[in-house]
Amino acid sequence: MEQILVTRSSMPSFEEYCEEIKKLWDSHWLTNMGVEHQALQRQLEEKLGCPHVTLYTNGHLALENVIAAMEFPKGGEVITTPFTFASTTHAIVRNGLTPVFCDVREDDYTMNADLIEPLITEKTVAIVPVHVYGNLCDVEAIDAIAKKHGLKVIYDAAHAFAVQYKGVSSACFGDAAMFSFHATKVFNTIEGGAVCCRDDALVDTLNKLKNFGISGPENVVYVGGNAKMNEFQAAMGVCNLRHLDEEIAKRKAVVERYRSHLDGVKGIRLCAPQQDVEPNYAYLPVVFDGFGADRNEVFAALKEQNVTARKYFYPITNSFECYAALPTAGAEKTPVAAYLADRVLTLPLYADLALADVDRICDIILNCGK
Ligand code: T4K
Repeated sequence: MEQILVTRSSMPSFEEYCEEIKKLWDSHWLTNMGVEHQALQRQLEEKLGCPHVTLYTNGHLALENVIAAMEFPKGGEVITTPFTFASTTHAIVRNGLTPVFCDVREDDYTMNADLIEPLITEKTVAIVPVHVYGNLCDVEAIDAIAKKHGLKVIYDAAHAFAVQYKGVSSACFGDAAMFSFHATKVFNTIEGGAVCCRDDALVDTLNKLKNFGISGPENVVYVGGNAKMNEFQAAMGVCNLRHLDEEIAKRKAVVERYRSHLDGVKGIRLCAPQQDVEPNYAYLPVVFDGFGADRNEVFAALKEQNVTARKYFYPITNSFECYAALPTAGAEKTPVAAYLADRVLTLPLYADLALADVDRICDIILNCGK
């Protein structure tokens, strides 16, 4: 069988991209908020219905910057989820803050809002939940808790681009939301990311922080770094955005085909569609429990047939070696996340994945259970 990886980048045609970047050869303007950057920013603000979108060279630096922009006191505590990519927790720790891990819900793997309040102390400054796999957090409950306790909410929406709840974009919840536009995402700019927010002062700070803290030709007001999206990245975004709806429709067909084989199989659990949510079909996580084979056996059987599924997210971040000294470390403190991490496999999913390949992948999986 031809090799199938967990995902494959969506790309415009070669000709479409060349046409888009032709102007860069005329202008010699390659980065620092040029015409492609400006065009993509405008298009995203319109698409997401969010007053401010500021573009980044990747999602991680976007998250690090938005946390930095909030100017929390060092040593402050941030309630977050361990069931995520390394980036979420690293962005908190690299800002001199302490992650406090909240367990996740059993049905959609997002932060369990019922467990947040007992974790709040006088040191708590913010909540950083993750719309993991594109599943939306309980934004109403989380935002209500944050308001009650005067906390900021920064959503890691890396997986949730183009997801809507009751017709409102995932960009619009909390004080800010971060998207990743990495090559592996539903919408990519090769590498890339964005912060979305409504606050004029916040976006002004972010725009300076990502450009060395420069506020004008002769003035530097923050100790900022360099996290700007370049023109080639932005041009890829402008092209990919034209095809987004079609990409999502193709992903939907792939997910429906998987469901036609796997839904209802004993010992296999897929996330149910969320109520009032328009999904983006970013990932296909499957939990194996009480199936004839465990997650690692299914992973190995697929691998043997040249299919690479991934154990996103194993290990969970509160069991990372680099966090061993954290007082809040320890997978046993978040039992649902630990349970999921040992049993979840994300199956190959991308717009151009042939339905016949989905059939074969499911055959391999179902055979493991016999
Ligand atoms: N928060 C969350 C919740 C995140 O999941 C992420 C990133 C971030 C924050 C940070 O955002 P960024 O700074 O990355 O924008 C990948 C991605 O690199 C990472 O973006 C993503 N999450 C994470 C979940 O997955 P790897 O190490 O699994 O990627 P890799 O290189 O193994 O690629 C996976 C598959 O994708 C390959 O087998 C084939 C395909 N692929 C990969 C690349 C690099 C392509 O088709 N084209 C490509 O260019 O981390």
